[in-house]
Amino acid sequence: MISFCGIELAHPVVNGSGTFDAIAARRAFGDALLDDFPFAAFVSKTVTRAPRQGNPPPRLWELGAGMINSIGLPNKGLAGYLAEDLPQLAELPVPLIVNVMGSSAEDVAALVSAFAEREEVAALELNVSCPNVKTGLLMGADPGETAALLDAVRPLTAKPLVVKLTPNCASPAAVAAAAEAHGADAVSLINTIRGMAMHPRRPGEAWLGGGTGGVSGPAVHAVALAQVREVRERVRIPVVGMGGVATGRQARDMIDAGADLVGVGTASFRDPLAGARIAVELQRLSANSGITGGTPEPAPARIADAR
Ligand code: RRO
Repeated sequence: MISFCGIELAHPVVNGSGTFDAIAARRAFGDALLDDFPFAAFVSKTVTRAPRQGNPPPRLWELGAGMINSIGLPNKGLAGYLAEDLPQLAELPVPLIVNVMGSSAEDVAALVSAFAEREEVAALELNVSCPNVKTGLLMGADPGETAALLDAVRPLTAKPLVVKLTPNCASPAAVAAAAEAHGADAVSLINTIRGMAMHPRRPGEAWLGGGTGGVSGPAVHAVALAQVREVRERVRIPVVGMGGVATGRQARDMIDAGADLVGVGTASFRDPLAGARIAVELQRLSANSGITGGTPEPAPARIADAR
């Protein structure tokens, strides 16, 4: 077992928010999913205060080395999440981390307050990649904005607060340092890198309905390693490192760059069991090198059998 912000985890591999739909997976795999859950904690898709439709299609573009998404936060809103999703996610056999996002500190505060008293929730992840309507900045692109957000929400809960950093700013490490100084318990990075795909048949037009989107997958792994290392050198709090991790070797590299936990995202789209495989590969690598780490369960066979 390893400890993350006081939460006991069986191994260091978690999912990146929004990259694994545990409720749909439970429908597809049944209770086999609960017996062999691929992650040591589950990070749920971003919840906003009000329901959102998300961006117009198309929402995905496949790259040679990953993909671009422009999903646009479709979700049921806080009330819908509490009534419909939370009871189902509470049945998962691992701690639940709820990812929340708002376009103002007041919005985020309402979300944090609502989850503060829910014992089903182990921690909150603050997605600070959202444009701030007041200044036009991304909240998480600016250390001062991030500090102000933490000042507003830190007093509202004793639960661990993980700040999900954006790579689309001058210095993610400066934002991480501000988050730590203002009470964050951990940081996670990277979120996706802003990118664009041109429409293959309409010259000059964007393919994605949202215009631009977020690049993820193998294409961003090297960028993630560099940013995780830079952040690690600036903060003492735990770091959740993610970006293009698809093998145990890449997870090991993420840890060596400075991560305490490793997030798996895009790899789960191709293989929903990627997290379990990566955890086992990582454990074998760590055992062979004498590095102590988590002790993942043996490779899950039952979900694979059910497929
Ligand atoms: O929903 C999305 O389009 C989205 C979000 Br909230 C995010 O944080 N990162 C991303 O790549 N897509």
